[in-house]
Amino acid sequence: MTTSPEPASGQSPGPPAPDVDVLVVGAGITGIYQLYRAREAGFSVQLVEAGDGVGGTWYWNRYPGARFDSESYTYAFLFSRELFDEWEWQEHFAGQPEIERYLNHVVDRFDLRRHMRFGAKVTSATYDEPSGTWRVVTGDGGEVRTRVLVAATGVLSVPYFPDVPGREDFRGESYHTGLWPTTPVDFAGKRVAVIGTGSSGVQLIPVIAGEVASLTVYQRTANWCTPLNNAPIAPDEQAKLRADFDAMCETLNTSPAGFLHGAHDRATYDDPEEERLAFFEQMWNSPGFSKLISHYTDLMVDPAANAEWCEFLAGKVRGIVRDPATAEKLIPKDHRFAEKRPPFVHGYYEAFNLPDVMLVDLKETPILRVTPSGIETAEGIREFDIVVWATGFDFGTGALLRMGIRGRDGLALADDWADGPRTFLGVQTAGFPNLFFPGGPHAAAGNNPRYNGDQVDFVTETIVYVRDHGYDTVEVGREAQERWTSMVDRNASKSNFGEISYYFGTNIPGKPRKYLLNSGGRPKLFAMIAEVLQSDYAAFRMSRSSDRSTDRSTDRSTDLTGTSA
Ligand code: NA7
Repeated sequence: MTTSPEPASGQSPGPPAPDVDVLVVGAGITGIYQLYRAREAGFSVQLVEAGDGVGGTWYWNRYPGARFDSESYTYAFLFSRELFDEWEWQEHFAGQPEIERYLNHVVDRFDLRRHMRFGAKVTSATYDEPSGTWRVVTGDGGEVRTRVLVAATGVLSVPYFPDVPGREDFRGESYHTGLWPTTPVDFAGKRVAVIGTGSSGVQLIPVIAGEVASLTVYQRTANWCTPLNNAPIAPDEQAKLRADFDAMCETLNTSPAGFLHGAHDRATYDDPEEERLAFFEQMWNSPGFSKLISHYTDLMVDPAANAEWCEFLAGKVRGIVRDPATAEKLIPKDHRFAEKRPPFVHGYYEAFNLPDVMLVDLKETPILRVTPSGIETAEGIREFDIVVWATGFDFGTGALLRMGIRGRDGLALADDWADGPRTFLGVQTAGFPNLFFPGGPHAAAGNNPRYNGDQVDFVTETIVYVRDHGYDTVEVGREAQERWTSMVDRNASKSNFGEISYYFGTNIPGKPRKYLLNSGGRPKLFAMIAEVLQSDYAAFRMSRSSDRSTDRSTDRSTDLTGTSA
């Protein structure tokens, strides 16, 4: 898989040569790692990015309060011991500015910026069968012909604006948390509305609550928010992190969800009530996702156990929020803990004790329309200077389906996936040779960079295999894809997350209701990758340009072993 040579003079020109071996789309964590791995493997590389800087999700989501809720050092790149040693994270859960600094540091540290073009949003990507290349057009007028196209476009990268009447008519300032401007927004003394109380809204609200003249929070569904319990990383912890690097990598690489938190060894009713309450208290005070991963083993299995934890959390909310009516509205009544992706907070419930912060329950009084100066609900109109839409994303497939991708025979990815994504390992789909999408749909829930990094490693290993065996295209066979996809669909009901979670696409009107993650998690991915390698890529079809030009396809799919999923 190398760039084709120019034809010798006198020969008829062959198919157009690619400009580059590997084009990566997206300068987020996955795209940066993919660019690095492909270049280190000896490919010529380029990266195009819609934004004007590095970071992907961590570039666009720069709203006040945006921060990791996975531990910084577990979310970071782990491919270089030197990088790990030299970058000192300031907090266990870093805020967006530190994250953006880190990602820029990595890009410069490994001399990756020269391969990147910013302000270049992909508008179309068309596969050319004879040459086995992709022609990729960007909104800045650029065009790149690439052998391999890696869409590292992320799962939470297309902001969702609900279709509320009058939304465009608002004459004040209007922002989406996932599309935050690079110039700071001045909240001081402003009348502010925040619509949405998912992870983004509940991070933003406490940070601006003390600064604004008034803050009105429009909540449709209350969430089970628990404390993030962030803290600065003390010098002795910094030293320990470095001393324990190998052990940490081992734990992360073998953890089903890519976290350091270990599983608990007891179920809820193994402990008498007093000990249960003490354990709940310990969980409340524990960092981030340990409240899900290190909790009682039956938390997500036994509804009574989950309800008991929820009752404990409801008590916490009632204890923090002084106004009982507001407290009741903030306590979810329609779903169990972690049925939706649980947000982690700092000072969220406390913010509602401030005199000018108020909560509007949209289940009682839905938004009727946005007016030029405010928001109208059944209880009347409130006027605002700033409206913030913290209303989430078109998860999983949003970015991929907007890239104008057309594969073999002009097949549009948006048509092929009209009923939901079909993938193998969440990295490839049949009919689209040499297209990969690590970190896309059918990835596992958990600490994203770990799982996405596994996928990037697999993509890199695959294209190296293709090159080293003299092929130049690779495409997963339909049988393997259908087995993987039916495994994902079949196991959707085993997911902790309910259909009310955006992981099923249900937050976007008209979107097919399909589970967009792989509930088999990393163990399933690892097992399948091992099978692929063991079977010498039998599930994939590979071809050479000489075969294609003589219409004599080298079809390895006949070797399909019936890869199980
Ligand atoms: P989320 O978690 O999808 O939250 C979106 C919020 O917006 C949620 O509270 C929604 O209420 C609310 N929403 C959506 N549409 C409407 C309308 N039409 N009216 C009122 N409220 C609405 O997105 P986030 O950005 O907070 O978090 C996304 C991920 O980023 C998060 O999981 C982390 O991985 C980081 P609903 O619950 O649907 O009733």
